[in-house]
Amino acid sequence: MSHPKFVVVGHPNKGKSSIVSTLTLNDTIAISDTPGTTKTSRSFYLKKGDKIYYELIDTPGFQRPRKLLKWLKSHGEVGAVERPKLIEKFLKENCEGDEFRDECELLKPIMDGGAIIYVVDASKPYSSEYEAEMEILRYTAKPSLAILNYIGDEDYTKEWDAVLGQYFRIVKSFDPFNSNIAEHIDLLEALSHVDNSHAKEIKEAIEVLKEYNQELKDKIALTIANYIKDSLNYKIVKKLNIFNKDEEALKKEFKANIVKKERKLFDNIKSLLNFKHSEFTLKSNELKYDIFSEKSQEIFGLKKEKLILISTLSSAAVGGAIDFAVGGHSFFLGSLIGAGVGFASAVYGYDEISKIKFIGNESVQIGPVEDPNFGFVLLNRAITYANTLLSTTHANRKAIEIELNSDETKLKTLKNLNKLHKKFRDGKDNEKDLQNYANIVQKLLKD
Ligand SMILES: Nc1nc2c(ncn2[C@@H]2O[C@H](COP(=O)(O)OP(=O)(O)O)[C@@H](O)[C@H]2O)c(=O)[nH]1
Ligand SMILES: [Mg+2]
Repeated sequence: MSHPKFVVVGHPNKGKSSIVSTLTLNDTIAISDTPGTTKTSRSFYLKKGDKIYYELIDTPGFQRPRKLLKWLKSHGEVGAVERPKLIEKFLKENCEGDEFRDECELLKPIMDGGAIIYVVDASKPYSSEYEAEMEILRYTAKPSLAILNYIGDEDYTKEWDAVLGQYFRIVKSFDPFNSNIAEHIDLLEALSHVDNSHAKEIKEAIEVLKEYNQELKDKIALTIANYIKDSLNYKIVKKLNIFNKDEEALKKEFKANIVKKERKLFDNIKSLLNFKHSEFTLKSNELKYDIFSEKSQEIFGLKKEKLILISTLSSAAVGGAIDFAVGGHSFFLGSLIGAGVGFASAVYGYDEISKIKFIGNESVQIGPVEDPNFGFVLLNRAITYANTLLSTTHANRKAIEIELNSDETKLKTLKNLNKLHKKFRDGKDNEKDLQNYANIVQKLLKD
């Protein structure tokens, strides 16, 4: 059995390409507010491995619907059976030149067996110019569904509904910019009723999409778990002579590498979700703050009271350890060495990262960061990023603002996370710990 095909048609600039992007999880399709961006019809697929689950054909949209309709009407009254034949005749006789180029582009795949998705912008009023398009589509006698898209803020659903209901079996609202997997599946369900001959294949597509979504979340969760483990366990050990007596440089290197790990995580999440071009901006929101800044700790970390509740630490210990931001505590290591300090480990002030340890007389070590809040800061930043991408569709190409994740995590979960953070930090974790951590992260991810 062949896969289902849907031809996405309508006026130019109504969101056809956006809908194709979203439904095929593909952000490489040209979307633009310049009408005429889509010049030829092009197929996009929902695929897994080699198997195609469905095909969406993006089209340029109607240019001369009235003229085409006039051509059709000039053949007099035709019966229902004859109408599709008249469209075939039109295609045979009018597609050599440029006049009906766009109409030919969009009608051909319909006559080749595609079902119709007709897209309108329901934030603009209905006008009779659309009638010619819908009449032409009726001539094809193909199964069809209409989508109400809302590009602007106004709402003309009522008047659109009244008209579209006369031409299309099903009329659905669908927002290609802000839809989640449930809405995507809901639209596919509707399409399965429109195109009965492919109902079974569309159901398969729905199942595969659900599985894909689950697998995706599993992968993201495990990626985040690995990153947290890696960052919590991160340390730099250097021979003293290479160390160059520069504490600030060592701190800087340490911080930069943690930041790099986060950037890499974000890129990994982006590519797991198949975002190739969309830009996710960190510049204008909370994630812009340096991981080690107080601001970041305040936004993404746990409050002191919560930390005390979930850890075995006393309030005094937490009070002291909580401030891992690189603060005013700075000292020149050279002077320490000069003073003949040569011990196993030393803690200086609240500044976690300046907890530089001496290993014997030859080496120094910076990290792992021991502050119990560090893991939570990293985790919440990662979840915030992942959840924004999970709720963004592939049509949305503007620089997307990351939305702050609301923290409603239960104390019990926080306790478990805290325990695992400690194991990661101490390098005492096993495979099961990593999987447990990933399972918790999975539950914090949006559907
Ligand atoms: N805010 C918003 N903008 C949309 C939506 N759908 C389309 N657009 C914008 O409308 C313009 C035309 O979209 P496009 O998909 O290229 O339309 P097409 O010409 O019908 O393929 C682009 O600037 C899109 O960014 C939507 O649901 N919400
Ligand atoms: Mg287009």
